Amino acid sequence: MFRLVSLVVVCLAAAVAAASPHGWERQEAAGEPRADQCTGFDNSLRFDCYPEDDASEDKCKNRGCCWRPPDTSLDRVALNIPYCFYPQNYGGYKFLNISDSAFGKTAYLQRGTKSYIPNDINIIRIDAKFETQNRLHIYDPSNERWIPPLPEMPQVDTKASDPSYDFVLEESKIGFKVLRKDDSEVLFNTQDIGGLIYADQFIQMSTLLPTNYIYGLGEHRTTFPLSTKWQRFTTWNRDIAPSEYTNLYGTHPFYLAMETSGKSHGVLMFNSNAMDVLLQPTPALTYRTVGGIIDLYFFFGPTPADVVKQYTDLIGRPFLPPYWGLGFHLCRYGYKTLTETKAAMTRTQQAGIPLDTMWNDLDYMKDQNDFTYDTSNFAGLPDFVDQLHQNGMHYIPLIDPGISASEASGTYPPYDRGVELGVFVKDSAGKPFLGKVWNPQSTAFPDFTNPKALDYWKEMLTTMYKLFKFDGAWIDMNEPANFLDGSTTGCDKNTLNSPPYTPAVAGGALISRTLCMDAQQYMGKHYNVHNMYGFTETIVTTTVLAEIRQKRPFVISRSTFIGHGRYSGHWSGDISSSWSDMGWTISELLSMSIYGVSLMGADICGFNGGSTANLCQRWMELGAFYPFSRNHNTKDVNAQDPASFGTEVAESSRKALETRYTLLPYLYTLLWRAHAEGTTVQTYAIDTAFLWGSGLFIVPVLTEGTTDVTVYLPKAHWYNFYNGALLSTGGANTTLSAPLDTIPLLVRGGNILPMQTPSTTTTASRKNKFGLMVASDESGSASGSLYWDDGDSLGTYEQRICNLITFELQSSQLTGTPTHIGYTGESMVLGNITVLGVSSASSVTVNGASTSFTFDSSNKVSTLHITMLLTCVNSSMLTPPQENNGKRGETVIQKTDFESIERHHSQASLALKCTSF
Ligand code: MIG
Repeated sequence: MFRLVSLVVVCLAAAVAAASPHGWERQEAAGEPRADQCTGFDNSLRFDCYPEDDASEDKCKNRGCCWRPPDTSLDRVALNIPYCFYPQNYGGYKFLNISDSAFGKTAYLQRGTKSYIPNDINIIRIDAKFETQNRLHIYDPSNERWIPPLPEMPQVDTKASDPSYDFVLEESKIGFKVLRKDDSEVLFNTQDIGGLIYADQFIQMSTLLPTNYIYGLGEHRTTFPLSTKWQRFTTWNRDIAPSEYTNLYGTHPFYLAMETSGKSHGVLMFNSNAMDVLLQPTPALTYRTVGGIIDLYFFFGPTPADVVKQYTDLIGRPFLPPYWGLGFHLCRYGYKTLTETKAAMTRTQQAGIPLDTMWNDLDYMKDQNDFTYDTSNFAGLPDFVDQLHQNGMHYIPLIDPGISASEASGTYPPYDRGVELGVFVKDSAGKPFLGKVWNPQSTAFPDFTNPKALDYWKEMLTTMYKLFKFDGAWIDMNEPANFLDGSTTGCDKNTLNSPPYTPAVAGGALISRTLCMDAQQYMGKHYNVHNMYGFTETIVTTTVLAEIRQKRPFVISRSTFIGHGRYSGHWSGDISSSWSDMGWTISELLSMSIYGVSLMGADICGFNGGSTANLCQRWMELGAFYPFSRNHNTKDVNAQDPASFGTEVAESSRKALETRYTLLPYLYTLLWRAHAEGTTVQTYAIDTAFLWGSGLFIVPVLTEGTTDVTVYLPKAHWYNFYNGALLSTGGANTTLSAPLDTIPLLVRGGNILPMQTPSTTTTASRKNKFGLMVASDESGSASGSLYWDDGDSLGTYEQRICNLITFELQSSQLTGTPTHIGYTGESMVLGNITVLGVSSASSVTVNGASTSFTFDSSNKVSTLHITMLLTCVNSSMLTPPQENNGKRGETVIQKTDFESIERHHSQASLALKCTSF
């Protein structure tokens, strides 16, 4: 399943050293710097030479660094200005040679003085591979060191013919520069700054940045634009309730940078070891990782959307979820019985709130053991799941990776089989590694990097599937979480469990609340693969689910890694039921979208702590616009399902979710585009509001007791989604009215949003008529598209068993073009077309025949009430799409004239045509 990145071991070290022209063989430690090397520094140019906690002047000077307390002190930053910093011209490495190569450039560096960390790597190689026009790869292939294996990561060994970038090395300066060619902007510059250290368990490199606008470096709780005011972003997957300044569940060492010119670029540090990334106001960045190699990918944009596309081109595009997964999900920890589960569902349905999927947490299991269910408290679970299916609904259970090692031998196959197959993570002695999660004595952890784990997991999930027909998997605790620090007997003292440098991880040690670092996995020591535990579990789970159900897998994982979005979604874990935590969910959503994770959500109404009616009302309104929309709660607090707070909250939830369901064809089309082309579902640079695609602006109320919200609207025609009125032409802060039961939604002129009449499940809503909301821009134009397939089968897009219809409003004509018709399983019927920004309307024609319409003169909205087939299904369309290159159905709706878009002041006239061909 995995293709290991091939490691080229180049044994040049000896030969090169012998020929060294520099006489750099001496290896003594760097001496105390001269005073003049430590002066003339702006504070912002100080690169921390003593990141550990116990800095002192002596210890600093011992490292050959400068010690000077800064003259200012700072508030509210993660770090202070360093007292101990690298002097100018700090030694370290020198170039041995630089040469051109078939794929770009190659250079060798040799270490002169020893660093303060044991086991310096004395010779390093820099390969700069000009992989594509907009992707540069810089890494060191010379030592056999750990590189995270990412399935199907492209390996390129030829040089792109016309790269948009330059890679600069100069003999006299340690490091390199990366430039964008057309504007000569220096995007990355490591030359002669900081302290380059490349040791076995400590790799450090600093670079100057061209901008302070940096996004990404997750998973963290931060503002969307990251602060560059001495901040540290540590990545080490960890079970922890999200708070600022700490490592969370996932690792995404990728950043998007917005340059002052308006162009943008992205950088991935492809490394799975524990890592600190520092941002400082210079602006500059420092990577500090405890293993692997420096392995950088640059993406040159120039638009942010291009950067994300180029990034997901490398790591994999987001998966396309099943359509039902876009419905509303209801869950909690502490539905103690099936009766309680049903009660929450029933009150939701009785309130008319759309609901697609019911979930159960640990509660459904017998003794919290995977692949079992509690046949007393959850008696009837299999029938309940069947009943859900009959009602067009779905069911998702929680699955933890930890397998109880506490059961009597022969009574719990998941453990016994795991031992038999040898699939558990092993301790340093080769026995199953035992930690402790829910189980009374101990817990073993499947090693998902082991190919045999696939068979094992399939066997387990199949056994459970025979019990009840679950539809997806909610995989939790896969950082992996452990209630102990290490094993039941602790961890050995060695350099893996306590490395020379420990990044600023929660708990102060890598083993904190997880496995020992010397635990052995198939692909390597846990030290190297820890951050990929949840990711590998995700790959195995989605693979197995697809095999068992033969339908599109729906997996939500708490732990994530680079490339996660290709397989599954994510939720933001154990956030609190508070107004501020609700606000943080937006930056988390936006950040995940640039990592290529499009199916993202947060526990609506908050997880930890009791929620309140006021909070839950606003949160249901916001959460209706998370791509993954699930209300989830912890145990032992008040209920927070949308109907539990009375009619007002229930009504607002119904209204918000009905709007979501109305817009699902639009969301689905965006998710398809993300999957097919790598575009992001959400966009925006601020983190109090966000867009779906380019067309729908979602502006939630994030403070209690407020009924209006002010937001900056970029220049465009902005329409009120609810009544179609033109609200603003943008370019200014705008205050929107937000009664308690309403989340402001704005449609941007220029967009055509495909919609569908809502129902209480997606199974039902998919059968309803489609609609179009056509929002004209200042020139009277708009465009949009609709992607459609059966919503549940595997590979529909890849096999082109799908439809793509594009819509275009231009010069008073609305045209629908079926770009591809390959799915004819259900007829697609178009109903209302609503056109926003119409000055007057007296007649409308569809395909030349006049049609009924209504005109709302106060809001200048015209709505046509039509009924027509969108795909014009006829026999000629049933040929498999591959046979004619998907060119069938060129003309379905054609030449839709609409001549009374504002500015055109003529009569409304619309022509829709369903031609046969
Ligand atoms: O902390 O399974 O983030 O959603 O309800 C306990 C119980 C483990 C953590 C998850 C949360 C879930 C809970 N789990």
